[in-house]
Amino acid sequence: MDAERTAVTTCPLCEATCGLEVTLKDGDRVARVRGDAEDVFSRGFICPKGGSIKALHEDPDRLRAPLVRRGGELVPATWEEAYAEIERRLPPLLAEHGRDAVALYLGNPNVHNLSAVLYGRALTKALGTRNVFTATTVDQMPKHVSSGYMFGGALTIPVPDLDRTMHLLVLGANPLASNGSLMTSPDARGRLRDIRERGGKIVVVDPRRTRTAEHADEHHAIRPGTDALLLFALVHVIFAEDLATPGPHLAGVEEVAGLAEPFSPGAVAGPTGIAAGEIERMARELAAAESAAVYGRIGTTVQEFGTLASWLVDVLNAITGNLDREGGAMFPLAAAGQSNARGVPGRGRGFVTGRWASRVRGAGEALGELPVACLAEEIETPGEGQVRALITVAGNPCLSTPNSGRLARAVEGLDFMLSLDVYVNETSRHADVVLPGPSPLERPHYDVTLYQLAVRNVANFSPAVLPAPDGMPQEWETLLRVAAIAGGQGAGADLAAMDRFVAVATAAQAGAQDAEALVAEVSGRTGPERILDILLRCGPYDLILADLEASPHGIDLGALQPRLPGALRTTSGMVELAPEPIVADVPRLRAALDRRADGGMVLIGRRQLRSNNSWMHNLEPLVKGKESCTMHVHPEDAQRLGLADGAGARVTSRAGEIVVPVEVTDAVRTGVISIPHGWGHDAEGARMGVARRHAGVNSNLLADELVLEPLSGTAILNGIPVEIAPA
Ligand SMILES: Nc1nc2c(c(=O)[nH]1)N[C@H]1C(S)=C(S)[C@@H](COP(=O)(O)OP(=O)(O)OC[C@H]3O[C@@H](n4cnc5c(=O)[nH]c(N)nc54)[C@H](O)[C@@H]3O)O[C@H]1N2
Ligand SMILES: Nc1nc2c(c(=O)[nH]1)N[C@H]1C(S)=C(S)[C@@H](COP(=O)(O)OP(=O)(O)OC[C@H]3O[C@@H](n4cnc5c(=O)[nH]c(N)nc54)[C@H](O)[C@@H]3O)O[C@H]1N2
Ligand code: SF4
Ligand SMILES: [Mo]
Repeated sequence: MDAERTAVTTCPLCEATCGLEVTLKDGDRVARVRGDAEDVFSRGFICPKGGSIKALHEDPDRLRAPLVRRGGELVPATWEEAYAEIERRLPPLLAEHGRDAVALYLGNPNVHNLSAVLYGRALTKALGTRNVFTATTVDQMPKHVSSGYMFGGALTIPVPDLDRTMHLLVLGANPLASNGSLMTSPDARGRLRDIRERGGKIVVVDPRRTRTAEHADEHHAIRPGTDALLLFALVHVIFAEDLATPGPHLAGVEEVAGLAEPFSPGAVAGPTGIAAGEIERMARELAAAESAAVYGRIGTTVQEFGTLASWLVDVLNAITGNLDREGGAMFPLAAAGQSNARGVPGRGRGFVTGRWASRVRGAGEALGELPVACLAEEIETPGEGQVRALITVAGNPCLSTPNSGRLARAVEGLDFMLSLDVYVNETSRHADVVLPGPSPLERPHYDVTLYQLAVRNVANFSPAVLPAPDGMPQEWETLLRVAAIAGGQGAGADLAAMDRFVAVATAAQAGAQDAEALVAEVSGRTGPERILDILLRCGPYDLILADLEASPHGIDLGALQPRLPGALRTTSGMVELAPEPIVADVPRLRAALDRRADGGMVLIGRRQLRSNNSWMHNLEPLVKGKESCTMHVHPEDAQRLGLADGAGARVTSRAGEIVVPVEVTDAVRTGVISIPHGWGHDAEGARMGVARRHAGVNSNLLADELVLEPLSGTAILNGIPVEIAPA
């Protein structure tokens, strides 16, 4: 008889943190994965990716053993052999050329991986390099920077109080495809539907008529890169018509009103493509709403005025009285590791960037990292401090970052490369050593980061559903081993001692009075469970890990609560509406008022429900059917440019050229083409058979690594000037 049992875990693929119910047969065979109907947050919702965890778990191309390059080929090796190879090559290089000779790149899945969230820092510290890069500078860095300046903490990011708001203004986000970002909200679609059902309104600003736009009350097809102009005009109208109702704890209200002067609806109508009368009405409705939240995501961050747009989103929340109030934009209070509650409530040291700069271009640091768009030149440019070794952890920069073609060529010149990855992808194919990790079902899970951005306060821990295969370490062990090698202790270092050291350091950072004593208190545990238990004990809810273990479907800690001024860490103890570095960037935006459309085309991206950045393309259930890596172009532009639906287009930019299939659709506005990122799986040496058959093309061959948003060092991936011709 087939014995069936079920286990629950949380999906680690996107920010929605959906509960999964995994049915197991005959011990460890996965029969099916579906939504956990009892999950306190997701209540059974999942998207197609969640169900495909089974396919990911079973994917024969997913690595189960390390690979080491021998005679030019990546061949299977034991863990001992792999560590020996790292030890043979990395420490001598660091000894000869210094710490900055190694670069580290951390990719997106780190955020969804408990091992990486809790132990990644140990590796960064052991490496001691300034050349730290992450996916953040192709993503949300502008939001960290604006939040840092305004509230004093880079993760003190207000999220829309989605379940209570009566008016949601969404710019550059498509939660119906992305399932929400910097807004952890499983079943975003249902939550949005509820806004309208309770009589509220949703307004979407996006160059494309997205699924989110289709489910909204109103859609404005803005010109890419001009959100800051639109947002400033909304601010302008709110002050000009005396509609502002700023809440308490705000500094700089008058200054913001002054800054908004030149950005009248009439002045921005041309550049944004949105009529002045529409902008006036949007502003009035936003101000008049019983409660409202303005929310911007990647369409507003990876663009020319990313930090200004991110700032203005929260300026609008503040001057309409919606910051920190029910139904507005609120600060979550997570149960563990809540960095927006660390330190003394109400006042802090403030936020700075640019404490150091990249060697070649002089691009400033933010959050301790350098713009990833600088990585290729740091590898290519000889001299003191040249990058000679690269470690990637759960990332695919050779597809994900601007001018990825240049980066792919640059990494070939490295003396050593190590990738921690579960596939041989377009990046790890260049590595000398590849170290895999367990599948999502083989590791414990808790979303330390994402619950800090959740629309409800929740906590949900899941033990591993299945044991990792024999010999496969958890990734925290791998990270510590690599740290030990880089730090000079060698692969044979005492891992238990290192683990204990990380636990004590984390306890101290989390504010434990006596970190040693607290670590002793959770004596029955080690690894991530011990640290998580410590973080919970230092947290605001009187929880310990055993409480979460007793509640496999999660614990609901309630709706978001007002947190000002306690959550602030600015030096003034106020919300800074006009921080000096941001104000200094406003003239650059003012200059954009004089730009005239010149008939040129620009490229933007789009996310697809069945895709996950550059991976998950090796899973048949997700990629089968019609090819999805296509170029969307408006019928008028298609006709003018001689492009036919289904035929190829040659797209050229300063950085490169691609040929991509055309999909003619009026869902995208004129003057704009849209190509999803993360495709281009035809690279030699990558080992993903299914993905290769659905290769698509890599849009980041067109993105320019030389132009950055100045305040955050973020790449400009939306609004890339391109030339288009039939192929
Ligand atoms: N043009 C354009 N480019 C973009 C974007 C865009 O909108 N437009 N978006 C950007 C954004 S927001 C992001 S976040 C980046 C993403 O860019 P990256 O973070 O560089 O890449 P991912 O596609 O997330 O690749 C993740 C890799 O991690 C591996 N992996 C998955 N799970 C694990 C695990 O548990 N352990 C280990 N060791 N490895 C694992 C996968 O095999 C995959 O190779 O792309 C950016 N690039
Ligand atoms: N299915 C799926 N879900 C994902 C991911 C995935 O790859 N696939 N990736 C995850 C990651 S890493 C992230 S960061 C999040 C991102 O989450 P979202 O930000 O919601 O992602 P997108 O769906 O790319 O939505 C961005 C929207 O911005 C629009 N846009 C482009 N340029 C501009 C502009 O200049 N102005 C305005 N107003 N809009 C613009 C695009 O047309 C697009 O609809 O999604 C996460 N979830
Ligand atoms: S929405 Fe995100 S978290 Fe939920 S099942 Fe899909 S990929 Fe997983
Ligand atoms: Mo992202």
